[in-house]
Amino acid sequence: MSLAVVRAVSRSMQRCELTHRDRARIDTELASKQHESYIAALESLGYDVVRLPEEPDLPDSIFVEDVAVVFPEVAISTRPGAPSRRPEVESVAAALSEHRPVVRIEPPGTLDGGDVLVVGRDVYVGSSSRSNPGGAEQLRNALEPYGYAVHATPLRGCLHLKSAVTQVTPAAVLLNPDHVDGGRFRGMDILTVDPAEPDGANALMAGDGVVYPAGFPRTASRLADHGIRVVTVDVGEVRKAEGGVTCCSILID
Ligand code: CIR
Repeated sequence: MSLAVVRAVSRSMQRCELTHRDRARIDTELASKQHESYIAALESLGYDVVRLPEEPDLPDSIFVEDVAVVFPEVAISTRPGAPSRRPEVESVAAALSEHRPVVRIEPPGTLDGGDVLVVGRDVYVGSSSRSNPGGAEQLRNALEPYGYAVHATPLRGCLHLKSAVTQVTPAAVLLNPDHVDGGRFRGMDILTVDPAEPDGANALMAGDGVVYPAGFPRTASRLADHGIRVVTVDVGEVRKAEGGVTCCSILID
């Protein structure tokens, strides 16, 4: 059975962390409606959704992706780079402990799940402002016994590795070449965002399709032309908080 763990929009989302975006007013009611559409998209792709309750005082807590990374063998409970986000970790670790043994990233390591792109047995870790070399090293130590190779991956001009590149089929990644070098993803087909849609690289492969944000129609067409089933969702309010479609769930396949 495939599960998706999500968390309700926080009423304090307006106070979210921002790195590459200017602050804009977030309508949390609209964000909740959009979140329901996102959940419906995951359900349409075959996921049973586990809903964690709202955390009223944790503005970024909808972005569960950043606090854990789930593998078939183990769940990694992260230590987010932004101190304001560290109180988000425990409740997600507790939920995941029902499904996997949990290994924790310890201080002074930092790791955001948004920086961890898993492609088969290759795990790419973004060298971002949020994830430090110590965090990546702890991830390597946790995963090497299971046969994973962990690759430090430079990025530029965006928050997380998965703002720059995501997997869209078992054999292909979608990326913005201004943010990350395609040559790093050996053996994969490389699809690029339309140049007019530089923020369009964050797609969520789920079941036999891809959940993809509205607002990037040219890149969506590129995905469809590649034979990909694209399920489009409006995540406009989440985007104001510098989030995207991968950030709002943890998939347990
Ligand atoms: C943050 O800056 O941490 C949040 N406002 C956005 C996190 C988005 N998460 C992600 O890309 N994985």
